[in-house]
Amino acid sequence: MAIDEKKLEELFSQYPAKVKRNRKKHLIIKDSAEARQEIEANTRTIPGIITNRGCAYAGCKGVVLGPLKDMIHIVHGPIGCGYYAWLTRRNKAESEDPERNFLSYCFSTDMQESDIVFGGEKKLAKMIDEVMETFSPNAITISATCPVGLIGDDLGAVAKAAEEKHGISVLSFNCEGYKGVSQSAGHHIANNILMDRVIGKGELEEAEGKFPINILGEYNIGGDSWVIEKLLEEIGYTVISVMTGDGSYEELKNAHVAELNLVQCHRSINYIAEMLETKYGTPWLKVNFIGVQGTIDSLRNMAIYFGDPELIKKTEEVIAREVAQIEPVMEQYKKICQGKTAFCFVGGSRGHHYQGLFAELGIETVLAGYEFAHRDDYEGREIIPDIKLDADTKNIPDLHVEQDQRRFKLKVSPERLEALKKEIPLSDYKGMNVEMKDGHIIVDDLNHYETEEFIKLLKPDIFASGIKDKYVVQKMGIPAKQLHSYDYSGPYAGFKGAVKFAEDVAMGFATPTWNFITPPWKNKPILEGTIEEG
Ligand code: CFN
Ligand code: HCA
Repeated sequence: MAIDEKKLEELFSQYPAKVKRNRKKHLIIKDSAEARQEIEANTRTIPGIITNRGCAYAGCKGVVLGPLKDMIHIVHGPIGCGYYAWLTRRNKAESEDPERNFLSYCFSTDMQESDIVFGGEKKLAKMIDEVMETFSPNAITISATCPVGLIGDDLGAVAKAAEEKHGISVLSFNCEGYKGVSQSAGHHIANNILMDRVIGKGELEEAEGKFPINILGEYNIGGDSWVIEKLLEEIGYTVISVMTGDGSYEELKNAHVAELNLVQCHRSINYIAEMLETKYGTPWLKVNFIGVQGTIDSLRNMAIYFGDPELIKKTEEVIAREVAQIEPVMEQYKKICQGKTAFCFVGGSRGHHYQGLFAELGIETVLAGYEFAHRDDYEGREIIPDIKLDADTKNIPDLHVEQDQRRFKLKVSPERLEALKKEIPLSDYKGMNVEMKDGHIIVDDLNHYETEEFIKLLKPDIFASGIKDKYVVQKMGIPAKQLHSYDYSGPYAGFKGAVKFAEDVAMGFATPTWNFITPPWKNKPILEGTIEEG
C-alpha cells in the first residue's frame, strides 16, 4: 500500500491539533519533482511522546568519549546513568597491554541524596584519587549527568585541582542530560573539548608512514572499524587514529598529522572534521563503509584524493578480489531477501547508511529516518550551509579552539585541491533525502504510536532500529534487526561485513518463528475501519 496525504491525515488525526501540526513538519513523502523538500529536525520531542532518543550525556560519554580505551571515564551522577553507558553500545576495543584497556569498567560517583543536598565535589575529587591509586591512567574524563548541573557542582574546578595534584589530563564535560534536545548536543560538547584539549597535543610533526588518514565517526560497534582498518592498511594507508572506536587518547593527540580525514558518521563528528580543516587545512571526505558499493566508492574516492598510481592499482586489486569472494555468497542470500521491504530508523547516520546494503540484497527501504539528526543529514550540506546555527548548540558554551602557531603543510597544492573538489565530494555530504525513492516516507524522531501505525499500513518485511522498539515490532510478527548493537552480531562494515549482514537478515526472514505469531491487524481493524489481509 502506498501512503498518500489522506492516509497521513488519518494517522495524524489521532493527535491533539497542536501535536498534529508539529509532527506533520517532521515527515515527508519523497517527491523528486520538488526541488527541495524541507524536514523539521533537531527540535524538542513533544513531552509525553515515546521517543527513541537519548540525552546529551549519552551522546558525550556513551558515544564519543566512551570508546577511548586508555582513559578512565568517570560519570558524576547516580549509578543508573553510568550503567547505561557501560558498553551496552558494543563498542569493542583491544589493547596490546590489557591493563591499559579500561572499557570493561564502569566508574560512577554513585550520587546519593546527601550528595544532592550537600554537593558532590568532594566525592568526585576522592574518586579521582582512588582511580589514580588503583589504575594510574594517562588521562581521565568526567561527564556530568542531570543532577550535577541542577545542584551546581563545579566539575571544571575539581578537574583542574586534580590535574595539579596528579600531573595528568583531567577533562571535564558539562554534558548534563537535559542540554539540547537529544544526544546530538553531547556529541558537540565532546567534539569541542577533544579538539581543544587532546587533538594536536602530540609530539609528531609529520606522519610516520604513507597516506596518513584518520577515520572519524567510526565507533567499532561489533568490530566494524577493525574490518575497515584492515582493508585500508592492506591497500597502503597509515591509520593515525580512529575517532573513537577502539581509539585511544595517545593516538588522538597526533591526529593532526593526517593528510585526509574520513568521515563515516557525519552527525556525531562533523564538528571535529570542520575544526581540523580550519586549523590544519586537512580536508575531509565523507565515506560509507556499509554496503559493497558504498565501500567501493569510498575506497576509490580516497585513492583519487591521494592520486598515487600504485595506490589506485592496489585499491582496484583489493576491490576485485573481495568482490569475487563475496559475490556468490551474497547471491545465495539475495534469493531469500529479494523483493522485500524495510523500515530503517536509526540515530543519526545508520538510517541512511544501511539503505544501500538493503538494496544490494533486493530489499527496498520504504520508510526511513533519524532519531536526532539535523537538517543537513537529511537535505545535504551544500543546500544548508548554515549548520552552525543548529538549535542544539544553544546551551553549549562556545568553546574557542586554541589557535597555536603550528600549521601543517598540505601535501596537495591548493590548485589540486580545487580540482579534487570537482572530482570527489570533499568536505560535503549528500543527505538521506537524495537517495530515498519517490513515494517513500522520511520521518524524523519517529515515535511509538507512529511506528505501530506505519507498520499496520505498510507491513514491512523487516524493521531495522534499536532495542526500544524491537520487541514491540516482533510481537507484530515482523523481524526486527538492531542496527545500533547489531544484536550481538557483526561486524557489518566492508565487504565481509556485508556478507555477515546478509546472513543475519536472511536468517531473520527464514526462521519459522513467524508462523507462530498472529499480527494484531489480522484480528483488529486498522485506521480506516476495515480489516485487511496482509
Ligand atoms: S554508533 Fe553512531 S553512527 S555515532 Fe550516533 S549517529 Fe548513536 S549510538 Mo546508537 S547506533 Fe546510532 Fe549513529 Fe553516528 Fe550509534 S545511528 S544512535 S549517537 N549512532
Ligand atoms: C544511545 C545509545 C544507543 C541506544 C541503542 C538502542 C546505542 O542512544 O545512547 O536504542 O537500541 O547505539 O547503543 O543509540
